[in-house]
Amino acid sequence: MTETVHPSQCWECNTYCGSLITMRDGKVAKIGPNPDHPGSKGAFCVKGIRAVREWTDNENRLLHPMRRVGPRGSGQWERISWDDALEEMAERLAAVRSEYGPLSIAGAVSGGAFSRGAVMALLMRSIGSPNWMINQDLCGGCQALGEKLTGTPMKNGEDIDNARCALLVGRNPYAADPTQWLALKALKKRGGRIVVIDPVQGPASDLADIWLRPRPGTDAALALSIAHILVAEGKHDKEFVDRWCHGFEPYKARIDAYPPAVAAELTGVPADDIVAAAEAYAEGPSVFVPGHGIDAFSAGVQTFRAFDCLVAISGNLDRRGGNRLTKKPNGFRTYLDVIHDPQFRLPREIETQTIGAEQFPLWAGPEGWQTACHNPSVIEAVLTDKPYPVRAMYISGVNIVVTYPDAARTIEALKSLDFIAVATQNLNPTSAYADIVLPKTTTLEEEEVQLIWGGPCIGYTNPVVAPRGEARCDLDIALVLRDRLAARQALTQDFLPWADQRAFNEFLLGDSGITIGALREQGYATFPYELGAFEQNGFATSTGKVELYSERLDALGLDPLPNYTPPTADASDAAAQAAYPLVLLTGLREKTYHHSRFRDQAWARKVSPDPLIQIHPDTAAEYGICDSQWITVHTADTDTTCRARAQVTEGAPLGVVATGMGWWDPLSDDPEFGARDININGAMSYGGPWDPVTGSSDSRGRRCRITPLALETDAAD
Ligand SMILES: Nc1nc2c(c(=O)[nH]1)N[C@H]1C(S)=C(S)[C@@H](COP(=O)(O)OP(=O)(O)OC[C@H]3O[C@@H](n4cnc5c(=O)[nH]c(N)nc54)[C@H](O)[C@@H]3O)O[C@H]1N2
Ligand SMILES: Nc1nc2c(c(=O)[nH]1)N[C@H]1C(S)=C(S)[C@@H](COP(=O)(O)OP(=O)(O)OC[C@H]3O[C@@H](n4cnc5c(=O)[nH]c(N)nc54)[C@H](O)[C@@H]3O)O[C@H]1N2
Ligand code: SF4
Ligand SMILES: [Mo]
Repeated sequence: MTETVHPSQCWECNTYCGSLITMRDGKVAKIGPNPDHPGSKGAFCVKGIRAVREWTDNENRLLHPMRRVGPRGSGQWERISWDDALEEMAERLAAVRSEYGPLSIAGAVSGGAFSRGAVMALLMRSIGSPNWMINQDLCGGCQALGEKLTGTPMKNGEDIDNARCALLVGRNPYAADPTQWLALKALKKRGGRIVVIDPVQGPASDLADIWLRPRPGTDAALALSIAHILVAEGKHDKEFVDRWCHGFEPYKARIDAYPPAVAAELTGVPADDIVAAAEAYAEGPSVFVPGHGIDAFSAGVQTFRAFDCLVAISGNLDRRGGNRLTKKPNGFRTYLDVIHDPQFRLPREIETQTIGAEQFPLWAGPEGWQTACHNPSVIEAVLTDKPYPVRAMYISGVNIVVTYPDAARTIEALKSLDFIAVATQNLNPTSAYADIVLPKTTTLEEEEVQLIWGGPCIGYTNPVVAPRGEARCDLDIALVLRDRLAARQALTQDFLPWADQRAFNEFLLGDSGITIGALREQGYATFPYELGAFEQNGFATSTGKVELYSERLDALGLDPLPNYTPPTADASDAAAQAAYPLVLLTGLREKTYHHSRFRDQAWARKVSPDPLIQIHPDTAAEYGICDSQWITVHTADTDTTCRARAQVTEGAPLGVVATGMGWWDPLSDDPEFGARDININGAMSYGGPWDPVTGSSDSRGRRCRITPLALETDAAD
């Protein structure tokens, strides 16, 4: 028996924990934490230990390419060879391209946090299409754009280890991020203070010294008010503000409109609690720990800007115990650098035609964060041919039928396409509509190199096992597809100049001096960086300063100052409020699942068998709902509904119901695997109002009504 241990990294979620993989006789025997990893510092979770192995080894794994034989969505497939799959894919894409033009082909992928994002963008551009969809309008996009506009890129730079106070806003690290969770418990233990802003009770609010419980979607008013208190009491960092902040005077006028009494009125949080939170935060160093609870909604960017400006004026930016600005080694390329590299760009006149670029220029098209499309507008284009037809899609590493809002509309759009190919590790509700399904490698089979913001360090995913069956990684699929498209004169330009994934990874490492060999040895590589080197680096805005007043937003005719926008739920008229009296929150994470993944794993199904929806006891009583009873959720914006199981708890505020996301049932006989039944996005709209910068729709804060299902229908589950 030979046993070897390989340092690697888990990228099942964006904690990117360092791992140690024990191999015995060529097989993965154990996956556990790497205590030396500078990012995760020994933290890990059950998904990394267990789910990833099962994801690779499970009997439902897709091992060969398949061709659909029945109607779309009927679940009838036949096994085909890679050769046949690629020929058919190239032939059909070339046909669509020649009939409707290159722009009619769109890619869909999770986004620029993984190499598959950059590969999809470059494959689409090679075909001549600037259209690729990412899911970050639903995840982190508002944070990224808020930070970009303010000049404060600080995602995952939370230095909780050295903070005296942590301000958690819409974040549930207990389920979502074990590294943060361990750091927060340690902060508490050493006498630091924790302030939590969250309408729903959970492990974070239980740990908090101060828990502010705002009405959903009103957080910006709290941030502006805390800033007001700091400035009014002279507790802000005057030196930093004078030297490095642009637009302090108009900003001050804006925050002065939010004294605690006003913010209390808007948010429902008592004024004294807002003052107490401000006092705790003022005793820095303080770290702002944001989460999905203030992202992915129609006021997301301005809400993030309100907090970003607070971080800056309080002197907590790029400070020990505060929020570190993003660092990377000189000469290293991130996936975003690749996407924006001029050598891989289509002509500007083509990129300006990216779907959504006109309405959301900072999101989509040549000036866009990742250049990717505005997804709801792509779905619209598929169904209406406006602004032009989209007739084919290649989807990899994203389960859009489950994770995009409005499952029925996504399905309608997919059904109407001329051609769909899906690369995936197992059949899922999205691949159900494909013409061709391609078997994809898992993280145990792929080599990945990436910047880990949290370390900061360069992380390395070690391909410890050979791909199962005929699975291939995204780049390998893109390369062979490119060749077959080229043979059909269906290529605009070759933007994929790498022979394989190793060459691509070496391109990322560039001139950084970090080698694959060193990464394989240690699982990561650290690099030197300096905190607070503002004189040296400045800030990446037009003024070179932190823009409290955003010149970019001003030029676009948008509010240049951080602002409070009343939540969408307030905007409906009295009749709509009476018909849909509750506010729906979605997205609560569970330790067992990663979004729609791992839904077939027995251990996870045992821990979490059904989608739950938290309901306050008084609300439950009003509707005659008892604990565990199945109910339907119906939002004001769609005709379709979703089922979930009531969890009656005072953790949910009165008038609010809160649920998770990502539910489907891989073991179901339904060829759609319950994607319209137990998936909350079956009841959500992807329509407006949209965030004016990212185009994000409200993935929470929508008005809804609930209806108990007769108890006997329980037998249906
Ligand atoms: N186990 C597990 N871990 C994961 C994931 C997973 O699927 N499973 N997914 C990963 C990904 S991609 C993401 S984006 C993260 C998400 O993880 P988090 O960022 O922690 O997001 P959520 O779990 O959605 O919970 C956010 C919190 O926001 C609160 N909230 C809801 N509405 C509001 C509001 O209006 N204001 C405020 N202040 N709070 C609000 C909710 O009550 C909840 O407590 O998790 C990552 N980690
Ligand atoms: N209503 C509502 N909707 C939401 C959210 C919400 O809170 N509420 N959250 C949003 C958020 S934060 C996110 S991040 C998205 C997540 O949305 P998705 O990215 O669609 O979700 P996942 O289930 O993580 O991934 C989907 C598919 O990716 C493939 N995959 C998994 N691992 C790998 C891999 O290693 N390589 C490749 N190539 N493919 C892989 C599998 O086929 C898997 O089925 O959902 C968003 N949708
Ligand atoms: S938290 Fe869990 S799933 Fe996420 S990277 Fe770490 S071990 Fe993997
Ligand atoms: Mo996410």
